[in-house]
Amino acid sequence: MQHLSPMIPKELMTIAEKVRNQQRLSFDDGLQILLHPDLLAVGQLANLVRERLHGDITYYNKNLHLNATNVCEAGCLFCSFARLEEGMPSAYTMSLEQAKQWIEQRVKPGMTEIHIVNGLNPNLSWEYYLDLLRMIRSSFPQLHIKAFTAVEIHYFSEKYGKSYAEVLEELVEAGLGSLPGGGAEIFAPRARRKLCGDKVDADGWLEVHRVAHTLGLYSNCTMLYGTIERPEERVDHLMRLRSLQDETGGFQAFIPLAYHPENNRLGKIPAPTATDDLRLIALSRLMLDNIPHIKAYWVMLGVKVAQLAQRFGSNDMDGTVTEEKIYHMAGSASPNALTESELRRLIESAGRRPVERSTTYQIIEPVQHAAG
Ligand code: V47
Repeated sequence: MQHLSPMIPKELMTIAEKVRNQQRLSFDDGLQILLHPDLLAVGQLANLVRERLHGDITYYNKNLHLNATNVCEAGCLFCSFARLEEGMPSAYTMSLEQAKQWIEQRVKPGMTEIHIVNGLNPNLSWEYYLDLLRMIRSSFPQLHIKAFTAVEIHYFSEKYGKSYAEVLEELVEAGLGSLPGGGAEIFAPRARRKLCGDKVDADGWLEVHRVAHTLGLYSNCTMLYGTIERPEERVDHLMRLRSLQDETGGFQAFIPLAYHPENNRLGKIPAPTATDDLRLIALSRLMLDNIPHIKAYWVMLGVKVAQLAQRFGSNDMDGTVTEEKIYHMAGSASPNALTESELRRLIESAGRRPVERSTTYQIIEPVQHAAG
């Protein structure tokens, strides 16, 4: 049977040739991909790269999210999670014992990762973070600890008077396994100043990841899209991540994060549409030729778009994500956890082969249950 494939419009022909020949795309190529109306053609090119790298596999993991405090000094306009000061309604900080109980009540057999992101809490000591990691390492040794965004690492460095390397080395000593990709938002100074001017700038964010990679840690990277950023600023963001990856090779996955507009001070902007989401997935697969994995984070995309994304450049659905808070406080209508069988069913019905992975993308073989 003849394999039908949609026509590539002539304006995208040069880009299509580069993609077929595995040549790097330029800033202008990125902009053209972002602005071209033919989403299916763009998606087809991204899918070509995705299948070249990963065949029909879509990865997922079994993970748990912990936000130990939402007290935060930063005033990011898009954030619905942070409550600025201790004592305000719904502000909270878990004691170590509360954090332990929180995990105990949610951890399930076979879970392999805990993802920890917190507010920038001015009232906590450096020992609090080290003890949190030590407690998790000793009570839940099966969990890889992926914790603290580059924004938090920078905050620790300033607050406790340590270099990035010292902060990271002490955290690793206490149990840290890798860094999540949050806090990147949008690098362009014009937009970043307006959205989150009081937290680390782009160079600082990138420097934390550079140091982490130099110390042998893997990390992820993200971009928040759908706020006030311009198309050029989206492409610029991806180019900066690509340059650092050329230097270090330490990024494992890129996760585009769609803005959720409720319960924050930027609220008037409508959320990105499904076509924006799919285009961003495709653009990132095409531009980030040196970052192995593109994650469709179902919590923010919704499970249906995350499924479609598996045909637009993504090869990862994140995980079971037991009890997500950041997006749900910002109005996400997704469930706040999925079971493994639900995740596998979503991946299979997208025509992909579900494969469980560890945080560092080692394949986890399915447990064989004895017959009878
Ligand atoms: O840095 C906050 C974003 C991020 C909103 O590394 C918002 O595997 C949209 O980074 N609308 C945290 N986005 C989440 C994150 C992440 C998620 C999943 C996997 C990984 C990984 C990392 O959430 C923040 C910020 O960019 N965010 N508020 C909002 N209203």
